[in-house]
Amino acid sequence: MKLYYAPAACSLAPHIVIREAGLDVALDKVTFGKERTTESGKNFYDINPQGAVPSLELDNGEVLTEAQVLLQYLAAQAPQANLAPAEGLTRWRLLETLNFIATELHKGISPLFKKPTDEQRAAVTQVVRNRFDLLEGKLGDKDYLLGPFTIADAYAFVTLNWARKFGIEVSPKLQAYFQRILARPAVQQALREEGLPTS
Ligand SMILES: N[C@@H](CCC(=O)N[C@@H](CS)C(=O)NCC(=O)O)C(=O)O
Repeated sequence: MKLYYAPAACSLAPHIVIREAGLDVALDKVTFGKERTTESGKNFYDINPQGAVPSLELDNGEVLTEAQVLLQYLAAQAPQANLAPAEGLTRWRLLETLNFIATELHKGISPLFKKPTDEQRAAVTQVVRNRFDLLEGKLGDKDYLLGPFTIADAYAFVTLNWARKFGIEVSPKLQAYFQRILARPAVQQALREEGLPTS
């Protein structure tokens, strides 16, 4: 398998899961510009016509896209790592949480990457702060969103990393949650591999 990624993009979440699960997956960095090329010299639009990371090339050449789906697919390749509860209400809580992160946080913060006006930035920040408050509610007094660490935490970590980048203030509880994930060896490894700060 091969993961197409861009440093610190949402593709960092499946990258973390690959390291948490100990999966043997190659990495290919995508450069976003007028043209989208990969480090291995491919036209990325040939891999994913949307031109978006993450994209996961399977060993049979098929390509899977959509962060939420990749996270679940990768977790299913290493059930022993227990990164995605497969049964009971917790399974549905996982899907609920992944969808919340994708649609409210990931896509909520995305406009900040597109050179917003001050007014747009303020409006986005206001909504996103509320969504982080809701995330804090989901975390409650647990260490991770569903109790033990899961793929949802890898995804939430990426959005909290963006919050830090864009100066969106989050509560002390979410800051501690971010630091807890940051300290995980698999997360440190993924950050190093993407050439990102590890603290
Ligand atoms: N629907 C896709 C969206 C992925 C996405 O937004 N990727 C961003 C990076 S975080 C990207 O590649 N943006 C470049 C672009 O869309 O032009 C998913 O959930 O995986």
